[in-house]
Amino acid sequence: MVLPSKPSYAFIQLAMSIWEKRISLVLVALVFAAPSEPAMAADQKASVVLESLTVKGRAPKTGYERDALFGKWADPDRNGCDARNEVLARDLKNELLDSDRCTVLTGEFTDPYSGTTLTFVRGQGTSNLVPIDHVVAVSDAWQKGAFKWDATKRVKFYNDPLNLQATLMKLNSQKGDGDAATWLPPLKSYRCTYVARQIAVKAKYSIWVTKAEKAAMKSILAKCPEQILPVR
Ligand SMILES: [Ca+2]
Repeated sequence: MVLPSKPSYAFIQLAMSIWEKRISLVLVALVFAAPSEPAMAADQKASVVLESLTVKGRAPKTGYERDALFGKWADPDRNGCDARNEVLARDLKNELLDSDRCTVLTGEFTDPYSGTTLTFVRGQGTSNLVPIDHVVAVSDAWQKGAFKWDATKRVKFYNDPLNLQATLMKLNSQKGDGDAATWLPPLKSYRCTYVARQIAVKAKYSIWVTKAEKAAMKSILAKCPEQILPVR
């Protein structure tokens, strides 16, 4: 009869303890990985995520006061720059920053909604020529779920670069609080990107879509079935 030798017994013990360690690491990882909001996985198809959004009619606009509820441009990520200047720096080229390394003074801008180009110059009567569009309009979000949010979530949404795009004053006014069923960028080649961004924002913040809006999004995405969601 052959008895297990001491080394092989020690090996079993070692193997067991490795497995125990692995299991406990997995358990710890599971506990700490629980996200506080839906994680934005990379390379998700817009058409697939669209199917995950709740479809519902608009809630009444009752109680909506944009400035009082959502505030002005803020810096929720606390990097020292308000969201407007961060997005200007992202969307303009050859931008010149003030000595605070944040405020955009000038820059070259190509509006993605229309293809129009202009030189941005910060100042009275010129800054407002390049407003920052909330791709999912603030009032649209309000009527599709944001009326239930607390102040922290409202400020985060209002200042989230994922939902922000520099554009032209004229187009920003035309859009108003339109969703994809009522307003789309005039430059047709940009519509897939635009709709994908709206879907990304709606998924991230659990904002619902109306039936007509979903149908409009689907018809845009039919022309670009491989369109991927932006993640920031
Ligand atoms: Ca910031």
